[in-house]
Amino acid sequence: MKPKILQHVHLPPLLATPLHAHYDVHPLWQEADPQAFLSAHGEEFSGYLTSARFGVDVATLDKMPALKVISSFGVGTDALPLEAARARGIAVGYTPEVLNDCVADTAFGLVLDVARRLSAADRFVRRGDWLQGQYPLATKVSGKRLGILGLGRIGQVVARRASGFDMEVRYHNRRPNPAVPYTYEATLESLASWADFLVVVSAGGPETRKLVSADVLRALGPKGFLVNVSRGSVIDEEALVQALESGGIAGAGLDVFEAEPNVPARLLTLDNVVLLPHLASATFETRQAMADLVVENLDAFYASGAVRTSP
Ligand code: 8YV
Repeated sequence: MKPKILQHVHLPPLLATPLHAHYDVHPLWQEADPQAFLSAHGEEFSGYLTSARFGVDVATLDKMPALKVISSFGVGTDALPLEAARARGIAVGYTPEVLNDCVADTAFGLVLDVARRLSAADRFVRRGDWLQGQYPLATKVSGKRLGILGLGRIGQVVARRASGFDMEVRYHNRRPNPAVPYTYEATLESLASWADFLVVVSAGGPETRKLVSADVLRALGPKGFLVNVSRGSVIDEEALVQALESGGIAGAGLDVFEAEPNVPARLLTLDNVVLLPHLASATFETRQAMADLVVENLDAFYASGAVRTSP
């Protein structure tokens, strides 16, 4: 008998074949009334498959007394009930490392785009405005100062990308990391006032909620750019909209938002912000590697009782 896995959301077809070969997968997201389904059938499943973005809540765990393993597609753990899972002896798997390159590439793409105003320039050409005159000057990236909030696995790849642009890198974390060659700034304000670009790569969740506050944006200043590839929750979004509208900061490149897929309407009309639909890890190669790891975590759990990569 194949182990029974409940699948929370639609996930890429990349996952389907290996998953269905080994597991009896039920798509909860296709149920008309998922809560009623959980109440009636939750106890039948030993595995749960979800994504970093959608996670799973404790109320769902309550309806799944036989649950032994959660396998999550993504590296973020802010939507996963880690404490509750630990308390119940439920193993949790996630997909770190395999997406570092693509998330760092996206962060750098946003740095270049927002500073050189590439997306805005593309709109300029498409509107036919080039026929009326030259596009205005933009801001140089190479040789500038890059501040990283959250110098973890992805942050360190962003820092390596920056060296190719001859940028000086500093960072802020909860604690300095003695293993890295970059200068630590003890506060996020001091990092922001030093930096030309502040790149947010920290984890989401309550500990980082609204860390990038109105004061931090003020410290970044009218010539500073903000890039976020972490979670919308890390930024005070209202303060960011105001700073972009008033010229309090020069611009922002955002892959993530507080209430995805809703983007604040006031941002849609601004040319000094680049808006992406949470795509940082979304390449064929990386999503395949994430899908493989999601299945490997389940396989490892059902073979040995432990997932391969757990938070
Ligand atoms: C994905 C992510 O968007 O890994 C994460 O934490 O946010 C992303 O890679 C997500 O897991 C896919 O739904």
